Amino acid sequence: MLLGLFHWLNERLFLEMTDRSPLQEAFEKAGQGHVFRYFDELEPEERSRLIDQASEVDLKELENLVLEHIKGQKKAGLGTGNLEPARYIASPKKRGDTAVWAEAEMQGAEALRAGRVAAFTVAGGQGTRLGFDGPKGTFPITPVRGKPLFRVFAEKILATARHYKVAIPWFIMTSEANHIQTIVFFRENGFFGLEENGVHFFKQGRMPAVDFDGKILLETQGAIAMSPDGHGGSLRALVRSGALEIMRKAGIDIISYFQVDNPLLMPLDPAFIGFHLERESEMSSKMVGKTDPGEKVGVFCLRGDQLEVIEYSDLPVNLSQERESSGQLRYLAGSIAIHLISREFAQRAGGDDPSYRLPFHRAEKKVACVDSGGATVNPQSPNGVKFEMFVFDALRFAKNPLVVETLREEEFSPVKNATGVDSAQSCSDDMLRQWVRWLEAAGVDIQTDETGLSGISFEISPLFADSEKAFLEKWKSLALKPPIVEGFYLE
Ligand code: UD2
Repeated sequence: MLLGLFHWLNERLFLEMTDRSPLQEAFEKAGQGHVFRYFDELEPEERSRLIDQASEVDLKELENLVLEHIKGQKKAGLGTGNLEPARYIASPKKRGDTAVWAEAEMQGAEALRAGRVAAFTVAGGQGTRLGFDGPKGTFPITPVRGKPLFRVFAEKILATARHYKVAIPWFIMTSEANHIQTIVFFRENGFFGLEENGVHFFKQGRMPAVDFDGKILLETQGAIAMSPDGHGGSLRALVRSGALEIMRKAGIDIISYFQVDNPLLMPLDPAFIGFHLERESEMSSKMVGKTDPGEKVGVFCLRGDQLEVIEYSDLPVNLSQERESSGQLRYLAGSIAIHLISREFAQRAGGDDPSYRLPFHRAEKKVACVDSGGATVNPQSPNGVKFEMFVFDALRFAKNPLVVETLREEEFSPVKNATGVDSAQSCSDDMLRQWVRWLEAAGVDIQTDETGLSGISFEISPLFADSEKAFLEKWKSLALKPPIVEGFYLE
């Protein structure tokens, strides 16, 4: 037995040594040989983990990124010259044409009924700002039941599937750090009533962090500091994981993309889908009017004929502050990271064709790393650069990209921060405000403050209704008259 173990270990070590050499050579040639500085002192499992990580690194890609972003200080965007505000289809609740919206809704409903649409959530982010230890989707958010974000989306998807009497698969992109925990969470919760084989998890790619000289940072002596490659990595991951192939076989040609942090949204909006189809768009996006010039959302802009999102940190202050004569912000169309992506377009934009490659953006971060003595330290100020792709950069490759307006109070209340703006509290309050509006539309009188927030907490499950229209229909048909008291829950 012991002899067997000895042989196995020897064989493994031999394999690792022979595996390591070409890899190590490649790293040395690329000026990144220090990654293996402690290799000989590592335990066998640490060695194989380092080898696995190192094999994930595309050294050529990294070299180019270092040349562009570290040595050349190049930004990923195309600059901010020649920009104009983007055009968009106005909401029927603003100045949009209700007949046009009704037509779009019918067309989208038909596509949903035909099973052409899949839901897709990007949930690979690290959620550092929220300070929550666990996948963000597991964060409890609703005011009474404390349902986690994932449950809210699951129930909305289930409600739509029941409404259209169709299976709606849900694809969830995780990252190395939260993949297992996410799957375990779904298992423990019985997939929130969804068919287990209709929920597909896949991991996004990773990128190494580098220091300000472009050298790969080691997180420990035996591990590279790797981090998710940004939500733009979702396109590559959709292709590489086989998710697009599953969709193709299931007859799905529209991917409804949304972020894990915004439970107010409609994951599958028929009118939005209808516009996307009608205009033969390859990538469509929702926008809300920005509240103030400094709001932290990207802005839809036109550069010539090309639609782009300029991230808030890149939009020059003078442009962000420009106003129309009416006083409205000129660069108004804030991106809320809701998109419809045609499956064929995702295949192209996430494939190997270099003409569709998304740019990487650099972000300076505090990266825990080993110091010259080999001990891991947590820096007090940014010491490295992480590289991320942004999904909205794919707009520049898409045919007929489209922007559709939605209302903030109906679809945008992200959970980003532990307190204050865009926090769990503000999001839960916005859910309550929405349900207050639905009840008021049904003729129920509810005491609220001047912001429309009720003094009591109650909750309406998406399984009862997932929109005002659905709510009114059901409320009236059931002739409900329950007392709306603290803790009231309707499902
Ligand atoms: C994003 C947008 C911003 C606006 C805002 C709306 C960017 C750069 N900015 O800001 O313009 O639309 O959202 O709320 O996108 N994620 C991954 N993998 C990653 C990184 C992120 O899955 O590697 C997911 C993450 O789990 C979350 C979403 O992408 O669902 C947003 O990520 P974020 O919190 O980094 O985006 P934020 O708030 O800077």
